[in-house]
Amino acid sequence: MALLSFERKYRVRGGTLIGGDLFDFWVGPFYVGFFGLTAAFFAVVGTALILYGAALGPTWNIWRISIAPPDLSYGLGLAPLKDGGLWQIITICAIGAFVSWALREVEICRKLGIGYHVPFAFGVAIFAYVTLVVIRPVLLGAWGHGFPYGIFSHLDWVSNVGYQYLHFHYNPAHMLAVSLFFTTTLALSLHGGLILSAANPGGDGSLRNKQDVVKTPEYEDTFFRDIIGYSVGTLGIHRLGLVLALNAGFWSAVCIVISGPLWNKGWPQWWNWWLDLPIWS
Ligand code: UQ2
Repeated sequence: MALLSFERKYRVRGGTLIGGDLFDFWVGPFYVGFFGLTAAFFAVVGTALILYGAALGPTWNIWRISIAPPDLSYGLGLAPLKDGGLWQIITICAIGAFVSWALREVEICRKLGIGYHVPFAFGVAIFAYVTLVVIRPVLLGAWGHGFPYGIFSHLDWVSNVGYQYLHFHYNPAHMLAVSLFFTTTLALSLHGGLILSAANPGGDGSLRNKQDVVKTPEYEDTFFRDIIGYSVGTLGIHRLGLVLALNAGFWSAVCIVISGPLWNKGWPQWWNWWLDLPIWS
């Protein structure tokens, strides 16, 4: 891909966290840096190990290939390669690749002199994954509590762990996370709809006209003031969207990490705290 003329201005030297000028270069359109190399290393090794695990069998059916964690009896120890060890190394590669990617984002932010919001947000996603395959297994005392790397197999894992707590929808943190996911889609659909409506003044016989120029943010504010008496504002909607999305991921991590380490009965029973209040006696 050709270097765009305006890119020259933004391809500044420095801002690296490690390695100085040594890795401060681009390959085509992509900034590499030290963490670009480590991300590529972990991604290639992890992918190769997944392919090796798949080759060990018993299937090449894309839906059924699965790399399982070690048996619970291995506890927090290392397992033989073909008995969960692959899962352990692949997990290290995955975390290595994700963290490298986040730090490469940080280096790009530093070069551009912009905030760290994108790598921070990605960090929350990494935290949710690490909660599933490291934090919760460590708290429960066995790597076998991690989820298997396979399409159907990870769905089975989610279903089985859900039923282990009878009815996962009674988990209060799960309720909060689900509500945040729904509210995130509501906010994004409102925002996407509003932006496209202002950018596309139509011609349908209303006060809109195909010839109209793109409308200003005052029109966006006015739409919401007219309909609900309040506009959160053009910067505000992005703050709201980020806060909603990050909390959706964060409370998802919370809802699974408390299942087992903090509460090992069914989640419906957790609500007995209400019936157990002394005010009823
Ligand atoms: C808004 C605004 C935007 C928007 C949106 C709103 C001009 C372009 C979508 C309206 C959003 C509100 C009122 C918040 C809704 C609250 C939740 C929890 C979904 O005012 O400013 O900027 O995109």
